[in-house]
Amino acid sequence: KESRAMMFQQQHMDPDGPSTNSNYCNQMMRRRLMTEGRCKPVNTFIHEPLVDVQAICLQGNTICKNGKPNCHKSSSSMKITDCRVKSSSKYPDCDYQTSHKERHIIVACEGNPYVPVHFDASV
Ligand code: DGP
Ligand code: DGP
Ligand code: DGP
Repeated sequence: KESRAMMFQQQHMDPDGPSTNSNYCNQMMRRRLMTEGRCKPVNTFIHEPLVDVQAICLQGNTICKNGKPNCHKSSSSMKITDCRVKSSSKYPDCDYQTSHKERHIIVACEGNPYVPVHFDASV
Protein backbone atom coordinates (compact mmCIF):
# COMPACT_ATOMS: atom_id res chain seq x y z
CA LYS A 1 0.00 0.00 0.00
CA GLU A 2 1.20 3.52 -0.73
CA SER A 3 -0.55 4.90 2.31
CA ARG A 4 2.10 4.34 4.98
CA ALA A 5 4.79 5.79 2.73
CA MET A 6 2.59 8.81 2.00
CA MET A 7 1.86 9.19 5.71
CA PHE A 8 5.60 9.21 6.43
CA GLN A 9 6.05 12.05 3.96
CA GLN A 10 3.13 13.98 5.43
CA GLN A 11 4.36 13.61 9.01
CA HIS A 12 8.14 13.82 8.57
CA MET A 13 9.25 15.46 5.29
CA ASP A 14 9.91 19.21 5.05
CA PRO A 15 12.82 19.46 2.60
CA ASP A 16 12.56 23.24 2.12
CA GLY A 17 12.22 24.10 5.79
CA PRO A 18 12.58 25.14 8.43
CA SER A 19 11.82 28.80 8.71
CA THR A 20 13.85 30.19 11.62
CA ASN A 21 10.79 30.48 13.75
CA SER A 22 10.07 29.24 17.27
CA ASN A 23 6.47 28.69 16.16
CA TYR A 24 7.61 26.13 13.54
CA CYS A 25 6.31 23.09 15.42
CA ASN A 26 3.03 24.70 16.44
CA GLN A 27 2.32 25.57 12.80
CA MET A 28 3.63 22.39 11.19
CA MET A 29 2.09 19.91 13.64
CA ARG A 30 -1.29 21.50 12.92
CA ARG A 31 -0.78 21.86 9.15
CA ARG A 32 0.29 18.22 8.83
CA LEU A 33 -2.76 17.05 10.80
CA MET A 34 -1.01 15.71 13.91
CA THR A 35 -3.20 17.73 16.27
CA GLU A 36 -6.51 16.08 15.31
CA GLY A 37 -8.08 14.16 18.21
CA ARG A 38 -4.95 14.59 20.36
CA CYS A 39 -1.63 16.39 20.31
CA LYS A 40 0.91 13.86 18.89
CA PRO A 41 3.49 13.94 21.72
CA VAL A 42 6.78 13.72 19.77
CA ASN A 43 7.43 14.19 16.05
CA THR A 44 10.50 14.87 13.94
CA PHE A 45 10.61 16.78 10.64
CA ILE A 46 13.47 16.12 8.19
CA HIS A 47 14.95 18.98 6.14
CA GLU A 48 16.71 17.01 3.40
CA PRO A 49 15.72 16.00 -0.15
CA LEU A 50 13.24 13.11 -0.34
CA VAL A 51 15.65 11.00 -2.41
CA ASP A 52 18.29 11.28 0.32
CA VAL A 53 15.80 10.14 2.96
CA GLN A 54 14.56 7.27 0.78
CA ALA A 55 18.19 6.19 0.33
CA ILE A 56 18.45 5.52 4.10
CA CYS A 57 16.54 2.28 3.41
CA LEU A 58 19.74 1.01 1.72
CA GLN A 59 21.99 2.14 4.61
CA GLY A 60 22.97 0.53 7.93
CA ASN A 61 20.40 -2.04 9.04
CA THR A 62 19.43 -1.92 12.72
CA ILE A 63 16.75 -3.20 15.09
CA CYS A 64 13.77 -0.88 15.64
CA LYS A 65 12.66 0.10 19.14
CA ASN A 66 9.69 -2.26 18.73
CA GLY A 67 12.07 -5.19 18.08
CA LYS A 68 11.42 -5.45 14.35
CA PRO A 69 14.52 -5.82 12.13
CA ASN A 70 13.60 -3.32 9.39
CA CYS A 71 15.17 -0.11 10.69
CA HIS A 72 18.00 1.75 8.97
CA LYS A 73 20.36 4.43 10.24
CA SER A 74 21.45 7.25 7.93
CA SER A 75 25.14 7.20 7.12
CA SER A 76 25.17 11.04 7.13
CA SER A 77 23.82 13.42 9.73
CA MET A 78 20.70 15.24 8.60
CA LYS A 79 19.01 18.54 9.39
CA ILE A 80 15.95 17.84 11.52
CA THR A 81 13.50 19.63 13.78
CA ASP A 82 12.38 17.88 16.93
CA CYS A 83 8.86 18.78 18.06
CA ARG A 84 7.63 17.77 21.50
CA VAL A 85 4.52 18.84 23.26
CA LYS A 86 5.02 21.11 26.28
CA SER A 87 3.78 19.82 29.64
CA SER A 88 1.59 22.92 29.85
CA SER A 89 -0.08 22.15 26.49
CA LYS A 90 -3.81 21.47 26.68
CA TYR A 91 -5.62 19.86 23.74
CA PRO A 92 -6.96 21.29 21.44
CA ASP A 93 -4.40 24.09 21.91
CA CYS A 94 -1.38 21.92 21.11
CA ASP A 95 1.76 23.80 22.18
CA TYR A 96 5.17 22.47 21.10
CA GLN A 97 8.82 23.08 21.83
CA THR A 98 10.81 23.48 18.59
CA SER A 99 14.45 22.25 18.49
CA HIS A 100 16.55 22.33 15.32
CA LYS A 101 19.30 19.67 15.27
CA GLU A 102 21.71 17.76 13.04
CA ARG A 103 21.66 14.03 13.75
CA HIS A 104 21.85 10.62 12.18
CA ILE A 105 18.28 9.38 11.89
CA ILE A 106 16.76 5.90 12.15
CA VAL A 107 13.71 5.05 10.04
CA ALA A 108 11.74 1.85 9.47
CA CYS A 109 11.30 0.82 5.82
CA GLU A 110 8.72 -1.47 4.25
CA GLY A 111 7.31 -2.57 0.90
CA ASN A 112 8.31 -2.82 -2.72
CA PRO A 113 9.67 -0.25 -3.41
CA TYR A 114 11.31 -0.42 0.04
CA VAL A 115 10.65 3.06 1.45
CA PRO A 116 10.44 4.84 4.85
CA VAL A 117 7.20 4.28 6.78
CA HIS A 118 8.13 5.22 10.36
CA PHE A 119 10.53 7.57 12.17
CA ASP A 120 12.19 5.62 14.99
CA ALA A 121 14.85 7.91 16.52
CA SER A 122 17.72 10.33 15.99
CA VAL A 123 21.20 9.64 17.35
P1 DGP B 1 11.62 5.88 23.63
O1 DGP B 1 11.38 4.61 24.37
O2 DGP B 1 13.08 6.26 23.55
O3 DGP B 1 10.82 5.89 22.34
O4 DGP B 1 10.96 7.05 24.52
C1 DGP B 1 9.59 7.20 24.58
C2 DGP B 1 9.31 8.64 24.94
O5 DGP B 1 8.38 9.17 24.01
C3 DGP B 1 8.72 8.82 26.27
O6 DGP B 1 9.24 10.02 26.80
C4 DGP B 1 7.23 8.95 25.99
C5 DGP B 1 7.22 9.64 24.67
N1 DGP B 1 6.00 9.32 23.88
C6 DGP B 1 4.74 9.18 24.34
N2 DGP B 1 3.89 8.92 23.35
C7 DGP B 1 4.61 8.90 22.23
C8 DGP B 1 4.28 8.69 20.85
O7 DGP B 1 3.14 8.48 20.43
N3 DGP B 1 5.30 8.72 19.98
C9 DGP B 1 6.57 8.94 20.41
N4 DGP B 1 7.53 8.94 19.51
N5 DGP B 1 6.92 9.16 21.66
C10 DGP B 1 5.94 9.15 22.57
P1 DGP C 1 12.92 11.27 24.59
O1 DGP C 1 13.81 12.12 23.72
O2 DGP C 1 13.69 10.38 25.52
O3 DGP C 1 11.79 12.02 25.21
O4 DGP C 1 12.25 10.21 23.58
C1 DGP C 1 11.52 10.59 22.48
C2 DGP C 1 11.39 9.37 21.63
O5 DGP C 1 10.61 9.65 20.51
C3 DGP C 1 12.72 8.82 21.14
O6 DGP C 1 12.69 7.42 21.31
C4 DGP C 1 12.73 9.16 19.67
C5 DGP C 1 11.28 9.15 19.37
N1 DGP C 1 10.89 9.97 18.24
C6 DGP C 1 11.40 11.14 17.83
N2 DGP C 1 10.72 11.60 16.77
C7 DGP C 1 9.76 10.68 16.50
C8 DGP C 1 8.74 10.57 15.53
O7 DGP C 1 8.58 11.45 14.67
N3 DGP C 1 7.93 9.48 15.58
C9 DGP C 1 8.11 8.51 16.52
N4 DGP C 1 7.28 7.46 16.50
N5 DGP C 1 9.06 8.57 17.46
C10 DGP C 1 9.87 9.65 17.44
P1 DGP D 1 5.72 7.40 13.07
O1 DGP D 1 6.52 7.76 11.87
O2 DGP D 1 6.55 7.04 14.26
O3 DGP D 1 4.69 8.40 13.41
O4 DGP D 1 4.99 6.01 12.75
C1 DGP D 1 4.37 5.72 11.53
C2 DGP D 1 3.83 4.31 11.58
O5 DGP D 1 4.84 3.32 11.86
C3 DGP D 1 2.76 4.10 12.61
O6 DGP D 1 1.72 3.39 11.97
C4 DGP D 1 3.44 3.27 13.68
C5 DGP D 1 4.38 2.42 12.86
N1 DGP D 1 5.55 1.90 13.57
C6 DGP D 1 5.89 2.19 14.83
N2 DGP D 1 7.03 1.56 15.15
C7 DGP D 1 7.43 0.85 14.04
C8 DGP D 1 8.55 0.03 13.75
O7 DGP D 1 9.45 -0.18 14.57
N3 DGP D 1 8.62 -0.54 12.53
C9 DGP D 1 7.66 -0.31 11.61
N4 DGP D 1 7.81 -0.88 10.43
N5 DGP D 1 6.61 0.49 11.84
C10 DGP D 1 6.48 1.06 13.06
